[in-house]
Amino acid sequence: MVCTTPSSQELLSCFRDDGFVILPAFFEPEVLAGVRRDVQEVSDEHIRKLLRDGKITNAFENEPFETRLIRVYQECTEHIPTTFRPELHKPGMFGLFFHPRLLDLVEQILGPEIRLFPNYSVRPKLPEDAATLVLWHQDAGYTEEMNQDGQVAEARMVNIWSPLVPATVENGCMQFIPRTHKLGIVPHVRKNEFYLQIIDEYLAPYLDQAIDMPLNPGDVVLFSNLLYHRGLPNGSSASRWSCDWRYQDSTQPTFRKEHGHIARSRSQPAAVVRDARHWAQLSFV
Ligand SMILES: O=C(O)CCC(=O)C(=O)O
Repeated sequence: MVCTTPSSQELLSCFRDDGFVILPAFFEPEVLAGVRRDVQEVSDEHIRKLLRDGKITNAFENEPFETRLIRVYQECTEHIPTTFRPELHKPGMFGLFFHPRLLDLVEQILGPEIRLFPNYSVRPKLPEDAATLVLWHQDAGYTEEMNQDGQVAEARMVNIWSPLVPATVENGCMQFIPRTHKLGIVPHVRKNEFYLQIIDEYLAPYLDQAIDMPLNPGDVVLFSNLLYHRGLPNGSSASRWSCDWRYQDSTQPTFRKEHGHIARSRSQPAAVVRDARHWAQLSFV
């Protein structure tokens, strides 16, 4: 059975047993509105740059959020963005990444020293775009590739995924394989310029246990950085917009060159990102 809306006592056992927890209708409409406003701004800025650089001739200003980038990129199929990341230092994103009720839950899992890990994205997953076809992986597999000193296995992390449009099997929702977080870090192989994949010997025995993760805007799923997961291909005619981000016990190193941003700390309260304006002044690097 999938753990949906657990009580606070159940949260920890669901996360430990299954490797993930779904919280439907978790984010308030005003939080979602702030994120959508920022993401629309990011998308506008991106399109304006394409216009300035002479890559496109039409900004499709009246096209809906779900289809605008698709129309824009009909003229310019190279450089379709797979993720937005440094662009996310905007006030509305603070409401999502530093959401107090979410951080309360994360604190139950990680304890009181929490960092927003330097890997946060908004994905405008365009239809039939191979560059957005995220293969079966553990997030720890990517971190391990960057830092092979064996410490990544000890990383204490919670991953978060939440869509900005309904995420369905057709438009490329996530798939998880419950309980695979208990296998530790398994070997991955680089499949292409963009993505790693778990090697077949470690993947095939579990594939028949894969489950679809259709979610609606406002829903959120918390999952282990060791859980096997992937994003299905987008076979629809609209973009599948989503946000994914991660928290880590900030007493640990990030295993990356970036330091991330402190979301909660009892030992160093002055280091915590204060508010939306402070967040907007900071940067990814
Ligand atoms: O959004 C997707 O399709 C994949 C995202 C993912 O793999 C992640 O958040 O770790």
